[in-house]
Amino acid sequence: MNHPVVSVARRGDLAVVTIDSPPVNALSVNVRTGLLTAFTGLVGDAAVAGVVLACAGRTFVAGSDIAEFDSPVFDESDLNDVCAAIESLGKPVVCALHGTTLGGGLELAMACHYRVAAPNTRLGLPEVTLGLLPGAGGTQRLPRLIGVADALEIILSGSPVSADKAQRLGLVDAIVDGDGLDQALQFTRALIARQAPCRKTSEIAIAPDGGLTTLFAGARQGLAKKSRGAFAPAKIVDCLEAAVNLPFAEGLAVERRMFVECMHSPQSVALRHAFFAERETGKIPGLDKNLALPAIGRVGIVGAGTMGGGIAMNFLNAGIPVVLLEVAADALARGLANIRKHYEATASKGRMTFEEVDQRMALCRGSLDYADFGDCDLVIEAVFENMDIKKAVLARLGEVCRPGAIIATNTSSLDVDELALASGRPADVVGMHFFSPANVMRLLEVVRGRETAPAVLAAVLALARKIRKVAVVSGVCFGFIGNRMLEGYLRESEFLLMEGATPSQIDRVLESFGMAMGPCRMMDMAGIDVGAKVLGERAKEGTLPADPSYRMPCRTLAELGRHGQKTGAGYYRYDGRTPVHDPEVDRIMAELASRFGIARRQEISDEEIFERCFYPLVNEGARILEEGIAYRAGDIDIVWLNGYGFPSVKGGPMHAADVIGLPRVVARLGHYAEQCKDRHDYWRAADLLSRLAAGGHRFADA
Ligand code: 3H9
Repeated sequence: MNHPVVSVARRGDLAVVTIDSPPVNALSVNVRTGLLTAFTGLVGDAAVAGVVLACAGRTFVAGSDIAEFDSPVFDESDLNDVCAAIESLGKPVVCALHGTTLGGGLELAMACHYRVAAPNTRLGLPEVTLGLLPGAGGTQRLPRLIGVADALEIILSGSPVSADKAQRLGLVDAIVDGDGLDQALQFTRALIARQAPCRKTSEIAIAPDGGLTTLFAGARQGLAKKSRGAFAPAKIVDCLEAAVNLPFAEGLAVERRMFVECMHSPQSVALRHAFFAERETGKIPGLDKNLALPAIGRVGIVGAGTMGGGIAMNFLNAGIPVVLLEVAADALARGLANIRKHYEATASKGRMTFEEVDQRMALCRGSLDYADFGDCDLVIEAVFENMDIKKAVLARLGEVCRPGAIIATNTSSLDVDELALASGRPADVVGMHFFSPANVMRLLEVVRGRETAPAVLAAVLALARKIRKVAVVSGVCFGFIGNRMLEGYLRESEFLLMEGATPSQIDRVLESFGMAMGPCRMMDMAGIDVGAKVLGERAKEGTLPADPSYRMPCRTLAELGRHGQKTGAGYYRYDGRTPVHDPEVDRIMAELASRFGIARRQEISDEEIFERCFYPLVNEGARILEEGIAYRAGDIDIVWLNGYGFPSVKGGPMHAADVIGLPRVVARLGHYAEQCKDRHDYWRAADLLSRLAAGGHRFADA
């Protein structure tokens, strides 16, 4: 009897084995056992002269089922057994590929004797992006098929290749247009007619080559520099070396051992958490999946500065026409010229053609008149971060946008509900917080206002996918998810500076944890004046803590004109782009400490620096969760992984806190509450955090 997710059908003297396991035909235990049963059944079937292996649906197998790696079913059946059964079938097996042929999917295909692919096929072994290595023969079969150097490059990069490239490399035998299955059947019949052999990839010899020792040494050296402590890449090189030096079966055993080591590594656990968390972000509790969504075919943007221009490019890249508005003709011309300059620079590097530059620019219409937004389905304001200015813009948009059009604000911290009211049509208003540079950063915080219509929210989430952003929904609060959490992190790094730590010490500690940039370098890059301006606004609103020393380093440096990299000095002095320690900063910090009665210390440990910066961030994340600003801890992780340079191998701050253990986080918050004489309630653990810790739970369970 056929297994439901794997079926066998006859086409004359050929059998077609079809995997049908939506959405991506992942190799779950059911699919693996189904395949094993199917191929075992075909061994003795004398009426079958050859087999085509294909997939139903939008793609060939996109990999092993990632969700099974933590569960006992992983050991219930081994994909290697399926591959061995196919390879030793004794009649030609042709694999018909389409869509994303990834990971275990490509390993399955390489165990077949021949491969044909639809032109849209993308083939790759992305395991390394999950902290893994190919664990079903990928590291042993790929070098046999395409050579060691290309195999190493494909497996270490994790990036898929096109069908064309795969054919050039020898990974695919033919590219078939039209009905892939029919073509694969014809291909198989032709093989049988010319009595072509069952090519076993495992039996291909890797030619002895003196250059390989150098290749592996070079790869290891490269990894030491580039992969910043990643666990899997070095194991991948070991496996490829095993493929060269050992018989196939022994190489396979090495690969399996190392795969299991990777699978249990904290890095892979974190990366797999992030994989699923990212996919979860689009699932909004209570949002009806069948809502009719307003189509977004034309987008308006107010403001052609760096942010507005960056936002525009996202839509132009996706083929969506843009109306870009400025108040003055010269500012508009500058904005349009900057977009063109950016595209031309990309074209000069060969990453797009000059024809494409013209095509994208043709989609972008400059305007000085709000009336030109009349035919836009969405208009995003990207003007100066000031409540009065933004309110005026929203009010204007409320008048000129057609009924049903969506109005978005790109504020990074202001009250979206207040802005929505200013528009006069709050149900149409949503926050779209892009991160700078807006055409590069993947993160988009979508801020759901009190009155945002569900269809507006859903339409913006669908659009985000189209422009290849990872969208996370946030409720309304100061700074939304990311910037609100950043506040505690920066607060403590600035207190540490006043207490005697240096910017380079603080940055070194956070960067060795894996942050792309420590807080001082980050502020210097983002602009200290920008941070100080937000603090100034909050001081006016009366929403800052009643602590005169609060964020004083930032405010003082801004007053002194030390705005960061752009003025050549901030927390550091800049030699070109290189930050250099500046004794003047030490002096300023010592002076602030004496002004505010903060005790200076000779030595502050790395552990204290890490804990004082990281735990307030996690604590704020807990508050964000308990207030319902974020739907899930995983959403918070995705914000930090994609918008703030949090190390992917740590899975985001909430996952990292789960790994450290919430009881320890609570205990250390208590410790610093005592040490810092917590007059301003900075160190009080969030109720949710205390509750989870006391119950032995994790954020992942919240
Ligand atoms: C591996 O193969 C190990 C082997 O070497 C050896 C083992 C021994 N498993 O991304 P989407 C789900 S490691 C389980 O939104 P898209 C996903 O969660 C694996 N589920 O669609 C989502 O579910 P839901 C190597 C998976 O069109 C739904 O499918 N392979 C898997 O934007 C749609 O996903 C990879 O690393 C999976 N392998 O992109 C490929 N893949 O609807 C990982 C997807 O419930 N996958 N799902 O939220 C991808 O890169 C993308 O999903 C893909 C489609 C490009 C395929």
